[in-house]
Amino acid sequence: MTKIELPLERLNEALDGGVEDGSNVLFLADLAVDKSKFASSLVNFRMEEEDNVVYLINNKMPQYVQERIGDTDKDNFATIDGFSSTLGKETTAEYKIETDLKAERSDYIQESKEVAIEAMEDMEDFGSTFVLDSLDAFAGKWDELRDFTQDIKPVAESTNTVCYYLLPNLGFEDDGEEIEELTEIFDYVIHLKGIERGGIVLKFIEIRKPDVETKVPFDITPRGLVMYVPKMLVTGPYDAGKSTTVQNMSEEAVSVDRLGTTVALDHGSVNKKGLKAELFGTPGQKRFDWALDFLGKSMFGCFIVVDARDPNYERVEQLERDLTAEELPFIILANFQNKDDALSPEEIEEETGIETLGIDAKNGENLDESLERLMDKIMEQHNWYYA
Ligand SMILES: Nc1nc2c(ncn2[C@@H]2O[C@H](COP(=O)(O)OP(=O)(O)OP(=O)(O)O)[C@@H](O)[C@H]2O)c(=O)[nH]1
Ligand SMILES: [Mg+2]
Repeated sequence: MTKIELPLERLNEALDGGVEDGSNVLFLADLAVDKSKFASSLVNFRMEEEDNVVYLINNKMPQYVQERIGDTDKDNFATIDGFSSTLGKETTAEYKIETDLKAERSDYIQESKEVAIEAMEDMEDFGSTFVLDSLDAFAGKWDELRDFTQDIKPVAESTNTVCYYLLPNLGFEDDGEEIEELTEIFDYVIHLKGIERGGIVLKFIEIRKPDVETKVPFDITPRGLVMYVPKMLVTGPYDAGKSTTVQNMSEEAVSVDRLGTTVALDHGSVNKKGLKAELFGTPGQKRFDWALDFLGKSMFGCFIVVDARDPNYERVEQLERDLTAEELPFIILANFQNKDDALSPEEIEEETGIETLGIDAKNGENLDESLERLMDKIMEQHNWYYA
C-alpha cells in the first residue's frame, strides 16, 4: 500500500508514513480550530506534492477557498460549489450542485455524491486529493454519510484518491455514541483539538483511529502545519543563561537587560524546522518573582535553566514546587556544557529527580532538541486540558 503524507512530519511518523491511498479520513475539528484554514493548508501541501485536487465546499462561497489555495487556475485543481445555488448566486467553480441546501437534504446529499464522483473521474493523471468541507450537511444523518462514503470509496480507490472529510465538533462527547459511529465509518479519525489556558488556545492533534497514543501540538501555516506551543516559560536561577537560551533558541528575540542582568522580560519567537513557539524568559533575581507568578498562569510548559557548574538546587526545588502547583510540565536545561567543570545532565537529573537535558546556550547546542522534547512532555502531561 502506498502511503500519502499529511502536512506534519510528526503526524506521518505516528501513522507509519501517512494515510493509505484510497482511504477516507475524517478530521473532526473543535471550534477553536479553523477547519477551512486547515483544509486549505492540507490542499496546498498536497498540490506541492503534485496531487490533483477536488474540493467540495458547501458552507461558504468558493472564492473564499480559492483565495487561500496557491494556484487555483491550474488544471489540477477543481472546486465543487455546493453553496451558491442556495443563495441563488453565480459561481466561479468548475462544478456546481444545483439542489438547494435548504430543500430536501437527502436530494442534496445524493447530488453532492454524483458530482463528486464525476469530478474525481474527470481528473486524469491519477493521484488525487478529495476534500469535503464540511459534513455539517450530514449532521445526524450518519446512515446517509455512511452510504456517501461507501459509494465514493471504490471511485477513490480506482483513481488513487484520498478523501478528506471535515466535520466541526458539534458537541460530541469524547467517547459518545456519535464519535463511535463516525469511527466505524472512516478509515482514519483525526481529532483537531483546542484547549484554553489563561485565555490562550493550544491546538493539538489526537489520532483516534488507528489507536495510537501520539498527540501533536500544532499551528496552521499556509503551506502546512508546524509543531506549535503558544507560550513557554524560560526560568531558573540568577545568571544561569536564561536570556541567552531565549535568544539562541529564537530567530527573533528581545531582552530587557540592565548591566547584563534581566530587569523585565525576555521574549523570543521560534519558527524553524517545523517548530514554532513563543518564549518568555523571567529575570533570575529573587526580587522579580512576581514575574513568574504572573506569567505561569498563561504558559503551557517551562524550561528551568541552570548553570551546570553550580546548579543552585535550592532555587530549583522552589521552582519545582511552584510549577507543579500550576500543573505546568517542565524540564531542566543544564547549561554551560561547554565548560570542563559542568555537571552532566545525568548527574543533575539524579540529584533533582527532574528530567534534564544538557545545553550550551551560547553556541546553540541542543536547543532545538530541547524545544521538541518540552513540546512532547507537554503532550504527555496534559492533565489540565480537560479541567
Ligand atoms: N560559555 C558560555 N557562556 C554562556 C552560556 N550561556 C550563557 N552564557 C553567558 O553567561 C552570562 C549570563 O547569561 P544570561 O543569558 O544573561 O543569563 P540570565 O540567566 O539571563 O541572567 P539573569 O537574567 O541576570 O538572571 C552571559 O555573559 C552569557 O553570554 C554557555 O552555555 N556557555
Ligand atoms: Mg536574563
